[in-house]
Amino acid sequence: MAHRWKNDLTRADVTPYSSYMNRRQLLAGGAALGLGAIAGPGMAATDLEPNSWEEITTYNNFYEFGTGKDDPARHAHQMTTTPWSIEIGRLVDRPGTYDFADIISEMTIEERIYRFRCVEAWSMVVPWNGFELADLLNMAGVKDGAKYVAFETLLRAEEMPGLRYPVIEWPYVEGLRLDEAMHPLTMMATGIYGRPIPKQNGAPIRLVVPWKYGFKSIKSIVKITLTEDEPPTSWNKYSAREYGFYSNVNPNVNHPRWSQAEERRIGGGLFAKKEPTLMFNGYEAEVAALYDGMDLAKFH
Ligand SMILES: Nc1nc2c(c(=O)[nH]1)N[C@H]1C(S)=C(S)[C@@H](COP(=O)(O)O)O[C@H]1N2
Ligand SMILES: [Mo]
Repeated sequence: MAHRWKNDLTRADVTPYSSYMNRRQLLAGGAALGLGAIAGPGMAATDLEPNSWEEITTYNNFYEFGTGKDDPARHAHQMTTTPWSIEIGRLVDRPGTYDFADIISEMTIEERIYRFRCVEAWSMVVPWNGFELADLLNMAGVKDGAKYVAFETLLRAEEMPGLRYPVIEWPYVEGLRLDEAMHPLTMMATGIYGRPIPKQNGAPIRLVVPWKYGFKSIKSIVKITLTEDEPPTSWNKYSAREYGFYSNVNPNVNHPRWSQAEERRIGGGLFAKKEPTLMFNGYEAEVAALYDGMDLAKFH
């Protein structure tokens, strides 16, 4: 693959990929990378104490491996992730099958500590490693006329026991408006705590959109398509009334069956007080302009 952009650094130059970093080193590393510059007003360092490796990798949603929170950690080891490639197509200058190893050799891997808010009203703070989705899209070359980005998860019945149950229509699909996809906060994650991303968290590569409900952050991606029309998305197909295409975190727009005003932070203990949910999950200063003039209750 010959396309170059941004700079010539590789993962090896930037992040000791396999070395474990403790929370304190990681927070210091985040500061050194200037991540404070993209942090919003509600993002004081104390709020961003990451959840533990244990919490992040044992309490998961990855329905391809079952609907229990511990099913992904128990079953995702069955998923083969090498070799891995992503098919990028439709409205791009360089459509094709991009090998995962080739992609990351072209990318600058950085650390980003993001809030993560599930639509089920629990939350975590996760220290991701990865790169901006914009860099990957620019690698393929976005054509004029592209307005949306569609994503698809691996579909491999013999390695994914959850596919036996028609909870949602498989494969899992998601989508973003092109400007959301190109936003600098939107990342493709390949690691957590400086380690390769575990299979239960979406190895080897998954989307992370920190101002949207967790289900938009689709895991184990094998296909990306640039389209003119809004693509179908899994939970919206399941129930459009409950799960909109946008699904921006919004404490003022409740789920029809529960409030979104507060959230339960994983690891806080059984009796911990719930925390108020922040507009756009705390990233309002960075992303509100994307939705200027839109009725956020209608386009939920
Ligand atoms: N392919 C796929 N991606 C998925 C899901 C899933 O079931 N399948 N669950 C989503 C939901 S509901 C959430 S909250 C997050 C959970 O990510 P985590 O397990 O890394 O915390 O993944 C999202 N991405
Ligand atoms: Mo979720």
